[in-house]
Amino acid sequence: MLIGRPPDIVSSDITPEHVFRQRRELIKAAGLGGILALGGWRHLGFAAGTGHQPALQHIQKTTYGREEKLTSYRDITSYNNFYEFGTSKEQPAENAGRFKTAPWTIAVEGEVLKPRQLGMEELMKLAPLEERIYRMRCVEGWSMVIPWVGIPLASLIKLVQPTANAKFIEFISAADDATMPGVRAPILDWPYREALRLDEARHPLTILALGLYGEMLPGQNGAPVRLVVPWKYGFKGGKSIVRIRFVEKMPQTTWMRAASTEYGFYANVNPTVDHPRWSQASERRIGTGLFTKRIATQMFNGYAEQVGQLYTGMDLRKHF
Ligand SMILES: Nc1nc2c(c(=O)[nH]1)N[C@H]1C(S)=C(S)[C@@H](COP(=O)(O)O)O[C@H]1N2
Ligand SMILES: [Mo]
Repeated sequence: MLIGRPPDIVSSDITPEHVFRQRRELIKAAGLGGILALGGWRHLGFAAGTGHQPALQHIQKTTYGREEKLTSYRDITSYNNFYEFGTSKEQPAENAGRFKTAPWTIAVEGEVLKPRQLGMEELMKLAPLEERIYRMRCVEGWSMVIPWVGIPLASLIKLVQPTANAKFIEFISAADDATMPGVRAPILDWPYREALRLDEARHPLTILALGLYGEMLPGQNGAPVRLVVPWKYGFKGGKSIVRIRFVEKMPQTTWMRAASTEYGFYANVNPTVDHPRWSQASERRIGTGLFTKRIATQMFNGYAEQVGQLYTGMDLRKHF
């Protein structure tokens, strides 16, 4: 078995029938069943490219996002922002193939009582894998509905035990200039950095995603592990994370450094606060056709009931 998960939940119970069937065909075709049974994470260093990925085992279904129509696997994995692989939407899928995602370790450090170097197997033991269907909204004005597979970030925070000084968490992405062509160009100040306030990081909606559509993440979506914060603009979700730092002071993020008047620390989805160069009132749902009517963007991307209280008393025009 790939990872030690409670044996009472089988993936056929929790995965949409068509996805499961399709995946079984694929695993048979690629002989991946054997690799997964024998292997462990370190044999899976090919989690990039455009094809399907190995299945994740024992995913618990949750009620999140059940009412939404999912964006197709193809759209989710071929229309990406991942500037380390190039700035066009197509380049990440084209260029992520040489990026090595196994073995992988995340250094968890800073203001914690128990700093750790976590391998993927250890990370996956922190909590049962859950499916979380989330609306995702890019600051550019498009959105998707993505069936992520992941664990609550709170489970990692609990493991390392933040000190009383820890107020923020910083997420640092990989920056390997040998395999990431974008990193060789001065597009952004590499490595890509994002950060959350500790209470945002602990919120039950915040996850570390390891997969989508029941499979391991493809390289272009942030393999092997990335942050997902569904009430914030997409850029808050740092991909291919190698370092997580607990700190006392609010960190400068990559996008704040690149354009501080356009990208603030909070980056909460908010239809009433426009980007200085465009409106944020509506969005285009990817996969519904170029000429389909845009839909209204919701406050906190539709998660206001769950996360609104995190921002009580704050001026969200100032803290954009
Ligand atoms: N390391 C890194 N993380 C990143 C980005 C990036 O360029 N580099 N782009 C961000 C942006 S702008 C968005 S919209 C989302 C896109 O995630 P997706 O391609 O999985 O939909 O990733 C975010 N995470
Ligand atoms: Mo984005």
